Amino acid sequence: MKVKKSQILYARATKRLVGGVNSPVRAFKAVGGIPLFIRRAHGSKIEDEDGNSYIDFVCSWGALILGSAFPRVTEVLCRRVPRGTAYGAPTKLEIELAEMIIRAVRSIEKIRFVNSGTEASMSAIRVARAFTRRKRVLKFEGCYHGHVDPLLVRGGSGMATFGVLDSAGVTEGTVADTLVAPYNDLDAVTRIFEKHGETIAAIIVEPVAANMGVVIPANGFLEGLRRITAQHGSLLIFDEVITGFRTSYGGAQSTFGVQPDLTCLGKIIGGGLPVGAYGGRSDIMDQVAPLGPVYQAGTLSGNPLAMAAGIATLRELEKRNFYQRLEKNANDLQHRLANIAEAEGCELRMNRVGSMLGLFFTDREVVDYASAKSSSTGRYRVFFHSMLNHGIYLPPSAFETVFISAAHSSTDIKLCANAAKVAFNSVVTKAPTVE
Ligand code: KE4
Repeated sequence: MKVKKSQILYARATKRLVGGVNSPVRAFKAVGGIPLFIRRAHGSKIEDEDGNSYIDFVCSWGALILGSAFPRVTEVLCRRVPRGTAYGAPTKLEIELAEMIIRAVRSIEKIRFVNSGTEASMSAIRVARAFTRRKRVLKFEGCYHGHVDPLLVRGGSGMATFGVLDSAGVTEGTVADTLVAPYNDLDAVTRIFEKHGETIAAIIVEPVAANMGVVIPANGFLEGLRRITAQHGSLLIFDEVITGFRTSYGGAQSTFGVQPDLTCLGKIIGGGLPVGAYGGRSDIMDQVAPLGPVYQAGTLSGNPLAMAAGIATLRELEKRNFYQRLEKNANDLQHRLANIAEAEGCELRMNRVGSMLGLFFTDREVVDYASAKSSSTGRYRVFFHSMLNHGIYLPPSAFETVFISAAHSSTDIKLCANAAKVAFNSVVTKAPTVE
């Protein structure tokens, strides 16, 4: 692919934007090469400044479950913009979206909209600490909850991508109350609670881990977290910024049948506009200002454009068989990739929940951060660029999620599989066998 214009733009961008990007994982550092500068997207396709078109399996990191520029989302935005983009005051739209979310996610009785998943998880742990009057929070290695100081410990997503276990600028004091356990390791959680249980405000967990590639909760894992937190008077927070309205209309808590006390949301509920939300039991949420002592605020929280796009999006997700259609294409893609990788003699493990797919170049089962990190990033790098050269846009990191949207057609799936045949062969013939 000719990427001359992206190269020129990247050289210009790096002069003024840190690393040439506004979010680290976009910089292609883990896979090499330069990031593509995108000029438009529609449906399942994304187009760079050089006019190259790709089938998009990043979907703005999971936000675009309908694909790009979905007509009804575009329509509501075109209607709303002339009425003003932000009022800094309550609107009917916020109530409507809140009521839709609360109807879909039974554990949520009250909700607060914010502008990002980071704000959602940051606020949720603040409320949990206030409600329980406890300091400590337990998270899981490889899970990522946004760039929240106390949670930037052994994180996933860009942190896993760059192999950084924590972040500069986060003080020892900030993380002194953060406990970390391996994902899917209930024994470790039990031991931690036996020692610290009475000081732990909450567990925060991605109910399906999506920031170390996709890691599926083991049978009984989520139920175990529910039991242990209830037993010790701690809260259970599900970070559903990715899984919310992704694995099912009720999110992973509906898919796996475990109800948390608080839920973080983002991405899909904004239809591609900046959004986040946290919500849960009223007795907990009523701790938040202006009702309670927990302060949290935001200039553009609940802004009318994101609310309108979120309502239009959820109206599509409510429709009959929406998730069944998504499941069919995602299942088809997984089976095609598995068969092709085997035929090409390429070691590949895949984890999938609904339309979230994780690819790992390893022969080990991937059940936590350690096993995810044992997969070959060198092989992923070769795979990524071969796929890109054949018009398939995958996440530029082995520790992210491949998303299938409602815009992906069966033809898109076949084209992706055809490109993978060449890519798996490249991995076997060109990639380093030792990292
Ligand atoms: P934002 O602050 O980026 O809106 O959301 C943070 C966040 C919270 N919780 C989970 C489970 C998340 O996955 C995220 C953000 N996801 C990453 C990609 N895995 C966003 C991409 C990026 O950082 O550029």
